[in-house]
Amino acid sequence: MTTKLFYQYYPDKRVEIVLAPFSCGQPKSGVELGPQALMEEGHLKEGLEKLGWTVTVADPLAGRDYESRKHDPKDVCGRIKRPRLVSEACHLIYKATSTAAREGKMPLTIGGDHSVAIGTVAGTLSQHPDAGVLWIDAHADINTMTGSISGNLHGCPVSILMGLEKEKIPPVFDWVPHLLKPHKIAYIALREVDEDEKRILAELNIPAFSMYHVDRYGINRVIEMAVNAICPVGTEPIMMSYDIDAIDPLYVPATGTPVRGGLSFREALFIAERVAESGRLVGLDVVECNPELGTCRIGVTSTVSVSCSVARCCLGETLLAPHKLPSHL
Ligand SMILES: [Mn+2]
Repeated sequence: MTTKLFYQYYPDKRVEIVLAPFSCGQPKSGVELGPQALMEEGHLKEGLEKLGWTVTVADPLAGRDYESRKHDPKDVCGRIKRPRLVSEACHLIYKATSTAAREGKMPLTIGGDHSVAIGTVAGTLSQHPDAGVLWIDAHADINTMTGSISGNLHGCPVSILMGLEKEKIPPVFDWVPHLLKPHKIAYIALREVDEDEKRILAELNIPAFSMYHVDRYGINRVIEMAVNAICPVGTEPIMMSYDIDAIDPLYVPATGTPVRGGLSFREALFIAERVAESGRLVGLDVVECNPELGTCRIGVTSTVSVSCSVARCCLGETLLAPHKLPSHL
């Protein structure tokens, strides 16, 4: 079935899948195998082609062998683990995503852990500076260098993108343009937020919708409130960084930091469908699928399948024939 959904910023429907097989933003191994699982087991490329997209694949981390370099004891900065590797990989991903967007191809980055969003968000915003960023996640990922308890950089991408406590960010991240402003990001599905992060969200007045709000208002109103907050004009582009741990571990057990009480299967896909329907999507991440986790094989299969469904729904898969015109968001 060919979709009739219209993508304002990519009218000729070209997408570039940016592979980000990277695990150094957190301690567990296996998440670097996510992209391969989504491509081979989840047939992501074929799925998008069936929706009418011309799909190209970029592999910016090819040959870098981050896994064997992961245990370098010198790559620390205070409490922060592996800043050099994370910065290097994110810089490569930044170049890949900004190039794709500049050439009129929607960057769809598949992780890998969520630290890769330092590259994807900066890369997408470099081409679409007025884009609002929807951060779909159980966690806020806005820890600062001093606030981070674990020192794992997958919990810090938002603060690095904003340049919070700039002077404390390891100098290897000096290349990161601080294009993300607090009023241009909104969260959906939060439920495990560190105390220091709660303080930052409140102080910077960042629109943050937890699972409480999803229950209280329903997912459609939450999406509309989130998008209206970060795109007040109503026509701005939207980037979405989708951590699959936003979804309840019942459906997505193969992920590094699962938290119960997450999005239902339908709520998870509805976010993707609703943003697609706006016609304003300019970039997408689907991250944190770890095929080595999950208690059984079927858990991994489910996680891969749901991850690919999220990506397809963002790129126009619908349950019935799609609406002909973009609907206001
Ligand atoms: Mn995350």
